[in-house]
Amino acid sequence: MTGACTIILPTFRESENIARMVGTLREMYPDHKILIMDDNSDDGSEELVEALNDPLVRFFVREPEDRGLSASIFQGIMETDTEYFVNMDCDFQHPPSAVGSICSELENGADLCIGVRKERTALSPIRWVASWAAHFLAVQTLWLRNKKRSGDIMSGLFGGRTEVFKEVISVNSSEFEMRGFKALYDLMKFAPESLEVEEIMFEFGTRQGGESKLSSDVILSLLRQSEPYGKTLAKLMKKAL
Ligand SMILES: Nc1nc2c(ncn2[C@@H]2O[C@H](COP(=O)(O)OP(=O)(O)OP(=O)(O)O)[C@@H](O)[C@H]2O)c(=O)[nH]1
Ligand SMILES: [Mg+2]
Repeated sequence: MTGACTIILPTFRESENIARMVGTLREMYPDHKILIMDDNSDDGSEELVEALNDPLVRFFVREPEDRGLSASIFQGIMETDTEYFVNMDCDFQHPPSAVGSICSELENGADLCIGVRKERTALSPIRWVASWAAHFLAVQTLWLRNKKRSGDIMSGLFGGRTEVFKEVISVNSSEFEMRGFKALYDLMKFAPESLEVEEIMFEFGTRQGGESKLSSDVILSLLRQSEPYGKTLAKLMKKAL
């Protein structure tokens, strides 16, 4: 393991954002590795990244049958060879400036640092309600398991101590919701009780280009992560959809 940090960017068809995101991160963090976990985007993303010719950037093409945002994040952590990692979206909803604050918390001893969305006006009303309902169920689930909780368990912006989370993933991945969007929640469900958690606040922006990949399947998978009520609710909703 080397000292610096790896920024993991899970991507699917982000050609409208990817070169600008990598360029912005490189300018702000000259020493950080950037690991793009791409699910076979057929939109020229790989060529755009290759053209940047950046030796600290790796474009990882995933197996088509393993497609999934959470699966990409877990695999990205397993591929990381630096002491810390930070996972973020590639559509600028997560501000690149937050990476530095998360890394500082990790260097100061946190095992996990979560980016908590300050206000979620970027979410449509229905997604805002779904987000809070999912958060409420998740808090209960973590509390029942005696695990650490957070103000934003559903956040996609978080960083961690690589060794801690490699262990969590290798032991528990069969229980994870691989096709879901909420990797952090699965990691918190199976992390050690002693996990040191810190939070930073950030403004959640709007997607800059390209299209959202969120679907009703993803929302159902999120409910399934909160047993026992969530699983029942997901079954009922699937019938209604
Ligand atoms: N590897 C991989 N990345 C994905 C997949 N689906 C989405 N992503 C990436 O995950 C990040 C978040 O996806 P979004 O579609 O922006 O999801 P969201 O932010 O919840 O939805 P919006 O608010 O509508 O943007 C982006 O960087 C996407 O490119 C997937 O199946 N595989
Ligand atoms: Mg987004």
